[in-house]
Amino acid sequence: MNNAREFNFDGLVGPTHNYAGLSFGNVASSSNIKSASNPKEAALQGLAKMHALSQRGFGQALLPPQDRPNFRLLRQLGFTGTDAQMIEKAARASPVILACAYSASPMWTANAATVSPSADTADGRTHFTVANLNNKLHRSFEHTQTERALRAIFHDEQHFAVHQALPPTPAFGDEGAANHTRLCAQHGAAGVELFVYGRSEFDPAISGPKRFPARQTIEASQAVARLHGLNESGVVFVQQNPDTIDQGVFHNDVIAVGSGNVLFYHEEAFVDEKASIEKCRIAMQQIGAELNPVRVESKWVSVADAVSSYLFNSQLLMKSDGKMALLVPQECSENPAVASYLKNLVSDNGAIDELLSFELRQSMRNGGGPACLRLRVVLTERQASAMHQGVVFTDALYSRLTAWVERHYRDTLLPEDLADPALAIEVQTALTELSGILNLPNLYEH
Ligand code: SUG
Repeated sequence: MNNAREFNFDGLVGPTHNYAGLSFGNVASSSNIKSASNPKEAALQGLAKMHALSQRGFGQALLPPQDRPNFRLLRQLGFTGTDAQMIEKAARASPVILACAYSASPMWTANAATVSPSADTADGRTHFTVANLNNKLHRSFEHTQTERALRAIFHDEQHFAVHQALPPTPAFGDEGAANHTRLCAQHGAAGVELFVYGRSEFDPAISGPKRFPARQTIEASQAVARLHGLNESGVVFVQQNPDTIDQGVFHNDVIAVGSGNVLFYHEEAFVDEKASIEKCRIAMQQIGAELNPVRVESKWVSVADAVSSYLFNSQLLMKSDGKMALLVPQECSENPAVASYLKNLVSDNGAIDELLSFELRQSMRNGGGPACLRLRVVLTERQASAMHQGVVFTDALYSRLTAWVERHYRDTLLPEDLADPALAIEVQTALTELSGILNLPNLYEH
């Protein structure tokens, strides 16, 4: 076993955070369509979470926002002329396409990639497969810049392997770590990688949801496991319950979260709960670990309450004494059933003995809770020093970034503001400065 630490790479919220209702199947995104957002507050809420965890001694880093609007998309879709003319034409012809080109969705870095730490992989490197996110137009082009950012940060090929996104076709719909959970005894020990898929392209025996889309296929999950060189006995594939997808559970991380040997999940999360948990238990036994399932019953917290409070979209943080802290969004304390469940959870002497609550409402209103905002990367000491240091969270970086946000971000953004070409220039100025702060000079090159 190596001496390893988990880093949370949070997405720094970009200056164009807005509510465009682009994610069919994501209840919060659809309900808040066209309301005013506050990009400044969104970014500061995210930074406050990063700062608090870094102060507590947890490994914390960030992934930068992407440049917006995506002029390449606008050109590809037939808009011509100067940047300003393309924006004006798109605003007139199709505000929804312009909103896609402007989306700040890369903030939800749980969807950036699937990550397998070196303890699990055949070649002893940490593997990343960038997610293609091909279910939604506004997310389908994130992978280009995500790959560039990951290659810049994890550039040392002796330690890291970054794989490009899977083919952008429905058969390989891949949403990254949102549908992937790593279970283990210790972060640095070999683990069990649990892949949760929503449907199959080629197997008619697997039936998917009826109302909302299943974004992850089993074929994609299997491809990622192959690319990462995972040992078959350490990999578990289970199907997400299609009925919950139809109730708004668009990713597995809206209904389950795991870390260490703890799997915190809702009884309706998987197609065959008993068999799914048994598979995890057996795989854990094979690596000499014992699964600790924390099961939430529907009579305590309904699926609807789980979706509205984002109880399971929480961060399970392993503390130095081996116990877990659960970082939940503020909405959990506003839901009586969830609040009372949580009170009992931390007082019953189980694995989870501490609650941390954060105000992340700006992101939550687009369906992005604490767990969506971070990508977990377990790194050995050598790997941690081999990655690019400019993205590692420090007090100094926190002060520089809060000042940068205060200087460049608007405090109100309405859908019609996206038609203003001045916004594109503001974004470009802000991001150019950011690449200097993070010491990533080639981040926004085309
Ligand atoms: O893909 N929302 C994101 C939220 C992602 C949450 N991530 C995880 N569960 N890991 C999505 O649905 C809304 C954008 C808008 O409507 O403007 C959006 O993309």
